[in-house]
Amino acid sequence: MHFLRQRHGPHIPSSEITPRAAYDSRRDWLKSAGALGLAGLGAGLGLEAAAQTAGPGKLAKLPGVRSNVAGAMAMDKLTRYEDVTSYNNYYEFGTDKSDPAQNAHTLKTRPWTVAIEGECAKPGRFGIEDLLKLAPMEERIYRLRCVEGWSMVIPWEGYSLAELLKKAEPTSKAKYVEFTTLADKAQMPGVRSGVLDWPYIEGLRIDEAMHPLTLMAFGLYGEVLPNQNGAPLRLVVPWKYGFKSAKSIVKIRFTEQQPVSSWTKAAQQEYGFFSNVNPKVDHPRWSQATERRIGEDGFFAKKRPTLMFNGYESQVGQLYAGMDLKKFY
Ligand SMILES: Nc1nc2c(c(=O)[nH]1)N[C@H]1C(S)=C(S)[C@@H](COP(=O)(O)O)O[C@H]1N2
Ligand SMILES: [Mo]
Repeated sequence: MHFLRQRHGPHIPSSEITPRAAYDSRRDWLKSAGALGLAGLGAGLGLEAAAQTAGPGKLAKLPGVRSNVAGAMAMDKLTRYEDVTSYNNYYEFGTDKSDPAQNAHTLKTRPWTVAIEGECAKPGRFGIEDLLKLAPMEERIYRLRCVEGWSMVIPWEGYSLAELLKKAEPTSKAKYVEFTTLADKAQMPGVRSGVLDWPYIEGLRIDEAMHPLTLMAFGLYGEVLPNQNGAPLRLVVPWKYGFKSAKSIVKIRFTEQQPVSSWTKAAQQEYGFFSNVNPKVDHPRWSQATERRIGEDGFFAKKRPTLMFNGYESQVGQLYAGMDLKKFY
């Protein structure tokens, strides 16, 4: 991060943003939260923490109600909006951490439809406006840990993916769910390169996809997703490495066979299907035992120990009971 900041010019810490603007946007958010009857959010998080989850007001507001899903509210300090939106992996817009924020303005997020196909009784196409209304928007504060060894804590807006999947009525043959994301050379400079086999594909086992913690996200910090974070909708699977959280999804397919993700295709020995965060299973080229929290990342800052299933073990550990997690990495 320090390296990036030096290369790309001065970075303004959030503490130095015009206090008036910051104050106004937070007050507006609290007002809109109040109007929607979200007082419980303030009460649950402490007013300061709730106020922090308002974004800078650059994008359309998308407040969510406090989630009741177990594990949906990590109590860690939030990663600053500026870091969440400027340090990204979105290879369709370049492989540098700063590329997506610089390049993703060319992504067109309207009109947008998601096709739902495969092993289900009710396949179909959903427009983004209908998807936004499909279930109540919740705010969930999740840790997200990248396989590269850094992590963030992000307040997302969305609802459980299960809400959407069950509308399609998956059949008994639906053992897995495959996610395909947009790959359009005209909008995405990275797709003209061969770094990955496009489109970006990810997959989950059906029970993982149906788990209440698996989030269909439409926003962060109380606003719609910035393009670089996967607008207009992306997955967030908080107990898995970040790459399982596919951005800008255009197709969801129920399958009988285990999908092959783009990362597995690229390097099978390094990126397995499950990709659960696991400090005891090293990546072949580096340890996964510790991580660096973005924003606390002075070169000499202490690393944090990585937690089993990224700290969500009590919620998801049962999904893998009896499995050899070294084999099924
Ligand atoms: N379509 C697409 N989705 C993607 C990626 C990508 O390159 N393309 N990168 C993944 C990786 S490696 C991570 S760590 C997360 C990063 O999400 P964030 O930038 O919102 O933190 O997005 C994931 N989803
Ligand atoms: Mo990642």
